[in-house]
Amino acid sequence: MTSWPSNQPPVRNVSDEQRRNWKARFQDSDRAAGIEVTEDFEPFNQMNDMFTRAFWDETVRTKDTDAFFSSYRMKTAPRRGDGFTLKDFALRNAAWAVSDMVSARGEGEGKREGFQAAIELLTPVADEQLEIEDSANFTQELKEIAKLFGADLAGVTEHDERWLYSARVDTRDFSESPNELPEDITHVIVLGHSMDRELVDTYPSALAGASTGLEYSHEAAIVIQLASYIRNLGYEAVPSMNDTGLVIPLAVKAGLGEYGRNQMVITPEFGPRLRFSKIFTSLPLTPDQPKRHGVTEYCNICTKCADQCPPKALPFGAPDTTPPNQSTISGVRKWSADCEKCFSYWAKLKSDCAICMRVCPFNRDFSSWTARIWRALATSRYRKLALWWETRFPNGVRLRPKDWWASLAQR
Ligand code: B12
Ligand code: SF4
Ligand code: SF4
Repeated sequence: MTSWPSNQPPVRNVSDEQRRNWKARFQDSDRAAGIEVTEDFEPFNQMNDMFTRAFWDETVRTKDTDAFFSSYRMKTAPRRGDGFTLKDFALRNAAWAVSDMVSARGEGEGKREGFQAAIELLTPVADEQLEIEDSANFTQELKEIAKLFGADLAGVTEHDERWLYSARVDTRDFSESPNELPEDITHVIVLGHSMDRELVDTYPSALAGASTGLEYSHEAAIVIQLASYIRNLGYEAVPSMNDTGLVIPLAVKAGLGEYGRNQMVITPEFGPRLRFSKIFTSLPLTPDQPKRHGVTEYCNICTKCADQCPPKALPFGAPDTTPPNQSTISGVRKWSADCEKCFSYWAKLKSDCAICMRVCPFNRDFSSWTARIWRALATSRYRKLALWWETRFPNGVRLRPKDWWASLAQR
């Protein structure tokens, strides 16, 4: 087994000057977004996320975690249970195939692009630079271009190095590697990619994992295309999926939604049922403002995700600053999951879980008027009525995978 030296994360001391600089730059926008960062704050080292620890940390790595990873490429793990048959695993793995091709390109250099390294583009930054006279107009136009390429949501925020990983991972030996970005980055474009509702309804199952794989494959294409467009305009653009930094605080700052107890950004359009990607750029864009819709207040009175999480990985109490373990960032007041419990459940399933996304009452189809009424109540002072409604008529009831397969014949 590959072991990272001493299996301890390096201590990264943020200087007092750096803390003062962050406070001066971000204090007001943090407050508007409901973000509270304390004196203990340290940027997170990607070596410590659960996926990465499952390779170097003997306290996490097991036969089940190894079998979980190999089930995506080499060995599926079919069994008799509904949702875990050969067809279910085959559909999940096929949905991931485009994303897999992108992430496999840099494997020889230890760069699992899109996950443990940013995506490298063939397009150079053009010599000729577009003159941008009206930044607000240009930003609006760029968001429409993002949608043309297939994004469902687009927002812009200032570049904020607090959320960059303090180090990334060299996947050849799972050692620490510098996490580098070009120096002239000023903004981050955050893109949202909604997930197929019926597939999500089948969580937990290998079939449901196709909803996740599909969006990674879509987002790989979308960030590559949008970043190429920007580079052709003569500006820097680094396409990024899960790599390089934390997307949740960026999505909140970019006004796309609010952070929930289930550890996800809950958007007005899709609730938590979406994924995010990002592009780091030097374009002179106009940032969006964070928006408070009333989700935090609803999460304060609801614990449905925590109740229904099989390994009880989600918190029941108020947001705090105590990390459950080394896979949690320090110095941020927030709801934090015990990700060791979460990931060990995935390893047992040999597939990912998102029950906490499925059961969240904000995971509704908002094209229906009843869903819109529920949302209006939930985000108002009548939230207790919405909670009563949700208890009486629960949303996000599991769809049996075999019923999903049977429904194909009726489409
Ligand atoms: C590693 C990872 C995981 C790990 C757990 C995280 C960990 N601690 O290791 C595992 C494998 C368990 C996991 C599970 C899931 N994940 Co995940 N995960 C990530 C990933 C790749 C990195 C996050 C990370 O480094 N966390 C380590 C530290 C920072 O974790 P933490 O302190 O607990 O902080 C978490 C939150 O509190 C929040 N956060 C961090 N800093 C701050 C600061 C502020 C101010 C706030 C408000 C929040 C916040 O983000 C962190 C997310 O893990 C992100 C993509 C990305 N680059 O951001 C996706 C991501 C967060 N995951 C996502 C999803 C959807 C899931 C799952 C539902 C699985 C699935 N099938 O889709 C489950 C949900 C589990 C849960 N309820 O917690 C989505 C969330 C989308 C959304 N709507 O918000 C992301 C953004 C991926 C994506 N492409 O969209 N995940
Ligand atoms: S299930 Fe309830 S507590 Fe959990 S994120 Fe959704 S609204 Fe918030
Ligand atoms: S993904 Fe599953 S195991 Fe992890 S926190 Fe959500 S419900 Fe719990």
